[in-house]
Amino acid sequence: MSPTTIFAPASTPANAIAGLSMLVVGMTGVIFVAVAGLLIYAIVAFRRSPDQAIEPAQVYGSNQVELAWTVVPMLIVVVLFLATVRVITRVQEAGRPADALQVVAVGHQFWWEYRYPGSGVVTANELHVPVSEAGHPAATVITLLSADTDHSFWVPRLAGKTDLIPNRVNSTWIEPAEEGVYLGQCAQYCGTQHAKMLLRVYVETREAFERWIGGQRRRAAVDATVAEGGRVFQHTSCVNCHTIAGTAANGRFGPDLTHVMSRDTIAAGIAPNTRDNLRRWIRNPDDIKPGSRMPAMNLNEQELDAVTAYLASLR
Ligand code: HEC
Ligand SMILES: [Cu+2]
Repeated sequence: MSPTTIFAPASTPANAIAGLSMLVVGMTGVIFVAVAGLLIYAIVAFRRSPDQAIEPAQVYGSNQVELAWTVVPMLIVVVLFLATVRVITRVQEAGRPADALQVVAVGHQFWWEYRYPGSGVVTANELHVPVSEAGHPAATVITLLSADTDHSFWVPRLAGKTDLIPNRVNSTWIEPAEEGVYLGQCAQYCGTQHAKMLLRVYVETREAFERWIGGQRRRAAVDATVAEGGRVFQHTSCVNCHTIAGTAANGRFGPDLTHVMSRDTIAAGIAPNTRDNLRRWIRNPDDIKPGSRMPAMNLNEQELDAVTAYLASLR
């Protein structure tokens, strides 16, 4: 099964959407079979016989038949319309749990910024949310903003697709019932590396989620053994684009690196977050993601080693 199928929903809005899709596919499937069946029957049963010289008598007008094929499709359309309206209201504002966790997602070329206003946590590309349990429902409302151009947030097993538009506030919500990592992808073409703008949503038990939030709120640990790398970072323009809480680095153009090692992947899900990949990325981001918005900084081998060691200490 594809990890991005809409037919294996694992969250409230996605369930409603999958149910509606099955209803539509079912009804249109029955119509298709009935129409195609009648057509084939007519072709076979009323085909021209070899000894037939002239056109057979034609039948014109039948109020019964005309009425049937006007009224039945109208009823079908009304049913589909009502079912769709029901799902839309459930997915939109009216269906949203009031006490949901609030997260702000900002789309950037070509990565995702996540801010948790309730706890001050800022992270990138890997969204963590609590799982919704029977006695303890937990929904997350995600406010969607864009820093540059149009993007679209789509994790098919959790919710429908919603765009992130500059100067506009959109939102979506999820209420996942199963733990796990859910995948998705930016669903609105946003530039050269649009295809490498992946979404990862980590649905965790409430305890694991609280532990994660706690870890993200801690200040960056000061590790004397990597001080050299810290200096390289502070004195290169890394600080203009990246934040490391507790240091002078407070740029917002690129991902927050305060706890970069707490993430499984770098560069929006494209590469596993290993030391080798980090070094490769800093040496030349285009190696991993051609056209990314981070320039190669032309560091020498020694500086590269030092800055990689420094980042690797940020857990
Ligand atoms: C002009 C702004 C800019 C500068 C300068 C810059 N970066 Fe970046 N950096 C970015 C952007 C944008 C991304 C996200 C790229 C993407 O995923 O498409 C990024 C991504 C990263 C990542 C991956 C983070 C993640 O979680 O995916 C690391 C690590 C990183 N930069 C380190 C550095 C270091 C070290 C320096 C200095 C030597 C530096 N950056 C300089 C803009 C910048
Ligand atoms: Cu995008």
